[in-house]
Amino acid sequence: MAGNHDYLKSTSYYRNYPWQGPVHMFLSQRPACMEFAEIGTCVYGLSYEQREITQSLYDAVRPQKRQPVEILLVHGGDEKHIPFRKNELVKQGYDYIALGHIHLPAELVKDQMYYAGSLEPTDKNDTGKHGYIKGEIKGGRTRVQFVPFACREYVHMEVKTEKDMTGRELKEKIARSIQERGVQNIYKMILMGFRDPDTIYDPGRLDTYGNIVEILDETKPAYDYEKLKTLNTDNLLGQYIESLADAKEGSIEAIALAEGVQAMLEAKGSKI
Ligand SMILES: [Mn+2]
Repeated sequence: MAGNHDYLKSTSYYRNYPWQGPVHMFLSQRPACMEFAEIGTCVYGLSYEQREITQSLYDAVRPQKRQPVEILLVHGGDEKHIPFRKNELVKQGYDYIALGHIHLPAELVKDQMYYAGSLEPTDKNDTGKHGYIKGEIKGGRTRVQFVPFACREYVHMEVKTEKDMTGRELKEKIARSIQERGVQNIYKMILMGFRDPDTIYDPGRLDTYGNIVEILDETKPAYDYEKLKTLNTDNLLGQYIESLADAKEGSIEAIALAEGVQAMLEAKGSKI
């Protein structure tokens, strides 16, 4: 069936293509039933003939008990793409409801209703496993499982830095983490933790395997507060450090100390 992106325009190649073998095409937006007596199965579905459909077209479809197994194919689910209520659909008595539209796999009702998701991730935020749903319908009972299938996965990975970690050491740590998680995957790295205030990590030099699409540097400079305080006893910076001197690591006060000191130093335009 055609979905909202590849909907059946008048010029759609789907209309004239000689579909063959096990492939059959729903060529209308009117719900239809395809009967496969040789496998005792009916499949219900429809194709989009426009980009958006706001009517709940699946509400009007009912399994007609023509064959022992009856399956509904659904595309959409949001308000502009054939909205439905899963509890209503599942009550209608199909043996299985197969959903498409979103790219991530999702279970709506166990063994009854699933978004299979795309076989491969399609953009960098499609993290997590991708694959297909394999099901068996036997004696009126449906059992399904998700089968991971994608060659690659998009991974968002946090990497913890230490205050004395050099760029080279960070590069090695990232390379090791990628080896463990799989070099075939594609990464967004989020750098967390502390760094030397004089160190700036160069994202261009951290991509050992060429599979990092984004590096987010959220590291915080590890200031030597004692030294800063001594050098700034007569001004606001020194007083600020003094007032938060007892901040416990990880506390709001500690965050205020680090952010405040950073802001003041940047405003002064000075290095430590
Ligand atoms: Mn879609």
